[in-house]
This record gives sequence, structure tokens and C-alpha cells, in this order.
Amino acid sequence: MNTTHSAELFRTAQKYIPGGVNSPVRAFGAVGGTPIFFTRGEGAYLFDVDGNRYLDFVASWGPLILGHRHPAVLEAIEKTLRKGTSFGAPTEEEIALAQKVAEMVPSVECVRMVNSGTEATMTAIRLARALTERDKIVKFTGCYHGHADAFLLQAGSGVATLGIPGSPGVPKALAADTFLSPYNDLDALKELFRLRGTEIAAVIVEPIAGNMGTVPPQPGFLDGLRTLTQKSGSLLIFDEVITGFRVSEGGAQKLYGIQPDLTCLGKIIGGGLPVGAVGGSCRLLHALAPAGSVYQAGTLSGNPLAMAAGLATLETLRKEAVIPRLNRTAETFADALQTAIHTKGFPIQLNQVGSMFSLFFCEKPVSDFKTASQTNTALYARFFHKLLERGVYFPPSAFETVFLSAVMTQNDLQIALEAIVGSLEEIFQ
Ligand code: KE4
Repeated sequence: MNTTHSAELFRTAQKYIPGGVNSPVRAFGAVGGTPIFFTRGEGAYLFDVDGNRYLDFVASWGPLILGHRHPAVLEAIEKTLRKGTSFGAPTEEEIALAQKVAEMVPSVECVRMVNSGTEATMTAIRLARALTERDKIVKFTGCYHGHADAFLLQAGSGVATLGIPGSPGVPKALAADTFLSPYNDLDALKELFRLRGTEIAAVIVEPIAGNMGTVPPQPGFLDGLRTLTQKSGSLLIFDEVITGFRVSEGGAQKLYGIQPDLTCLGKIIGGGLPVGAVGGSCRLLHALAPAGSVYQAGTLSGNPLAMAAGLATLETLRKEAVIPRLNRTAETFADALQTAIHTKGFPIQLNQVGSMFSLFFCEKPVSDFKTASQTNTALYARFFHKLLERGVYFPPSAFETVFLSAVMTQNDLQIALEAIVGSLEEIFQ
């Protein structure tokens, strides 16, 4: 692939933007080489500034479940755009999206719109601390909940990839309010609650982890969280920024039948525009200003364009029963991939839930951050670049999730399967 123009742009970008990117994982630090600069997307494909075409398995890190430039999403944005971009005042579009989320996500009655997943999780823990009058929160090693100070302690996405165990700038005193527990280890959490349960405001969890690669909850893990938090008067927060409207119309909570107290949403809810949200019972959400006294605000929260893009996305997902069909396609794809891995004897672990999956370059099954960290990141980097050469764009990090989009055809997936197997053969044989 000729990527000279991307390389030129990256050099220029670095003069004005730290690391040349506006989000660390995009810089290819974890896989080497220089990042590809894209100029447009169309359906399942991305096109770079050198004119190369790639089958896109990043989907903007999850939001684009309907692929690039879906007609319904574009039409909704264009229609709204003709009326203006932002009013800093209530609009009908905000009610429509809040109502749709409340209809689709089982535990949600009320929703506060924000502008990113980070704002959603930040708000959720402030709410939990206010409602329980406790300060401690629990997160799981390898899970990532955005870049608020309280979460940057061995987070799974970005920070783990960059090998930074926490982050400079996070005050020690603040870090001491966050307990870390191993994902999928209920005994460890029981012990933590035995010792410190009365201080814990909330447990926040990715119900299906996506930021150490895809790691599903083991049977009983989420139920256990629900029981432990209920018993101790702590809140259970599901961070469904990735899984919301991805693994089912009602996210992981609908898939597994668990009702968290608060749900954090992002990515798909914005249809490619900046949206995050915190949802839950109206009783809990009414603690947020101006209904209650827990302060939270945002100039562009509920922005009409973003609301329109999100609403069109969710309406399309429902109207066209996209998710069940996409999950079946993903299941078939994963089965074919698993068969090839087994037949060829590749030392690879495949974790998949619905249209999210990850390949780990290690011998043993991956069920938490410790086992995920066994993955050979150097081999993943070689694999990533071999795929790129074949016109298949995977996440530029071993600790991320690969996403299928609903517009990928059987032919697209056959091409992808051949590219993956061909790349693995070059590495292992
Ligand atoms: P944002 O602030 O990036 O919108 O969302 C933070 C966040 C919260 N919770 C989960 C489960 C998330 O996955 C994320 C963001 N995910 C990363 C990568 N998986 C986004 C990519 C990036 O950081 O550039």
C-alpha cells in the first residue's frame, strides 16, 4: 500500500497536535508504523488520503454499527442541519432520543445526555457517591471507562496498551478512592466487600469487557455483582458505552437479564456524532441538577444534530431488526474463523460476543486482564500490518475489540476471513 500522503500529514499533524492525534490509540504506538489518514467512509469501507480502500473493522471504535454514511443517518442530520446546529436550550430531539433509550434499555426510565462516554461514567460515579454518601468506587483491572481521573488506574484501553499503569496527573488521594478488582473473579470482590463494603458507593463494570480485547463475563459474575452491591447498599453501574445497542437492542443488560442501577451509554447512541448518556430509574436520575443537587452540565449536551443522528441509528436498528441478523452473521463468521484456527493449529484464542470479537496471540483462554496480557503484542502488530496490506483495517492495538458492521456482505466477510487466515499463515508457518 502506498501511504506516503498519510505519512506527510502525520508529520505535519505532529507540529500542532500532541502525538499527531486527538486520541492516543490512533497513533499506531501499539503496532508501529504511521497512522493512516482517512478521507471518507462508504458502507463497510474506509478510504485513505492515498486512495487506498479498507474493509473497516474499527467502526470508529464502535459507533458505526450501521456502517459509514447510512442514508437514514445522513438524512436525519441534513434535515436537522437546515434548522441550525445548536441552541443551548431544550429541543424536541432530546425528548425523542431519551424516550427511545428508555424504551430499549430495560433498567432505564430517565436519561441525562452528555457528550462522551467519559462524561457519562464520570457523572454516574458522582451520582452514586452523592446517593450513597460514600466515596469509594470499584472498577475491574483491564476495564476502561474513559479518561476521568478516578478510572486511570491500570485501565484496559489506551493506558494498558501504552504500558502506563495509571497516568501522571492523577492525584494520589483521588486514586485511593478507587479499588481495583480482577474481572471475572467474584471471590476477590466478595473479599473486598467483606473488608470495605460499607464504604463502597458503586461498582462500575463493562458487562462484556471490550478494552482488554473482548472478554465475556463468566456465568454468575454479573449476577454476583448485582447481589453483592444490593446487599451492601452500593450501586451497580453498567458501562455499556460499547455494548449498548451493540450486543442486543437493550445492550448486555438485556442479553444477560441483569438490571444495573445506572447505565452509561455512548458510541452507537450518537450514530457517529458526540453523544454519551447516563440512564437509570427516575428516582436516581432526579438527583441530578436541576431536579436535584448533584451538579452536572454541558454546553453541547443534547445537541440537536447528535440527537438526530443517534435517534436515526436506534430507529433503524429496531425497524430493520439489524442486531439479531448481525449477531447471526457474526456467529457464522466466528465459527468459520475458529475452525480455521483449529485446523491450522494457530496458537490463537478467539473471544466473541455478538458482533464484537478479539483474537489473542496466546495459548491459553483469555478471561481477565492477566490472561489477556499474555497475548503476544509483537505478533499482533505484525498481524495488524499484514491485514492492512490486504486492505483490512483492524484496531491498531491488541487490547481493543474488533467490530462487524451490519453492511458487511458475505463477500466482504469471505475476503476478511481469507486475509486473516493468510496473514496468520505467514506469521506461523
Ligand atoms: P469516550 O469518552 O471515548 O467517548 O468513551 C470512553 C469509554 C467509556 N467506556 C467504555 C467501555 C469505552 O470503551 C470507552 C472508550 N473506548 C475507547 C476504545 N475502546 C475509545 C477509543 C479512543 O479512546 O480513542
